Amino acid sequence: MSQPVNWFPGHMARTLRNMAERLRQVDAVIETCDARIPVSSRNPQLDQIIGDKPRLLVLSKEDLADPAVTRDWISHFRRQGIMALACDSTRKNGVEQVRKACLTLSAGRIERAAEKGRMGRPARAMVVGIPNTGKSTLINSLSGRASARVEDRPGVTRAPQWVRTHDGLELMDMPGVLWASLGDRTCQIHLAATGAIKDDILDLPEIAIETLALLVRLYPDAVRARYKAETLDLPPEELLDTLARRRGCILSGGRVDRMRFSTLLLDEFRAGRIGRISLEQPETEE
Ligand SMILES: Nc1nc2c(ncn2[C@@H]2O[C@H](COP(=O)(O)OP(=O)(O)OP(=O)(O)O)[C@@H](O)[C@H]2O)c(=O)[nH]1
Ligand SMILES: [Mg+2]
Repeated sequence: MSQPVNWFPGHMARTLRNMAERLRQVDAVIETCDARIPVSSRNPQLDQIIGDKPRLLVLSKEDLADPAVTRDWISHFRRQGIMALACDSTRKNGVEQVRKACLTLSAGRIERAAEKGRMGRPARAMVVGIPNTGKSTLINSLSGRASARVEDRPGVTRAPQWVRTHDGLELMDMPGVLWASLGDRTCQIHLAATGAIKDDILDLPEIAIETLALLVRLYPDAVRARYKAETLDLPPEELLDTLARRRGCILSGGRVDRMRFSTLLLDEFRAGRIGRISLEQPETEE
């Protein structure tokens, strides 16, 4: 992927301004990141905006990530003094802990409000993060209703929306926000592979080739098993074409249908069909 130029959509810039303005209204911030890429999926601009507002970092989609690596990440963040939890909002695993953490983080401001005579007001949290990291799904899971729109593509939530839960939480769903430069090449590939960047701003076969190279390096057995690969010891492009042929992704005339297999590979990775895979591990980041 060449560096995307002028791709940064207007609603993201608007959301950043909105976040800063609305932060006063909330007691705490829930930041979602993708458990498979907890470094690349954190927008570096958020630190400045959130400042010292109490924050919970949620490693979402933990069902798709390698459980041992996720445990390492949680310890890593806690060592840094960051309150972090992993959760799978689609199956409600870890969601109750998120609720409790949110109440704990909000307690100070709620007590101060009570001292001023505002008794029993709900805890308010703003849910922020990059696109497609499950903010709206987490909110629906906490509220027990499909209040916020959810889809398997980035950029679904377009405007801030308050959602109330029946047990004393008010959550503000925010649109996902990326940052204009999208980090280095590795970061871009990680974002693309997990579906945080729209597929139409990328060269899909390039992303698939680089994702495959990552998978082969980190989880060779899973790739071998899923794609019945005899050998993985080929240059990445050649390996992609070989696996594509094995899957029958062939055009008339016998050429490999690289686009079809690239889409298939990325879909399968994103759906967890290759296995529970973490592309980033704390040791390699430190
Ligand atoms: N496997 C799995 N899928 C999840 C989880 N949370 C969300 N998803 C899926 O991820 C996709 C995106 O979820 P959303 O809740 O729309 O993500 P979002 O962060 O609100 O996205 P934007 O509004 O675009 O910023 C949907 O297909 C969800 O079903 C999870 O914990 N595990
Ligand atoms: Mg959303």
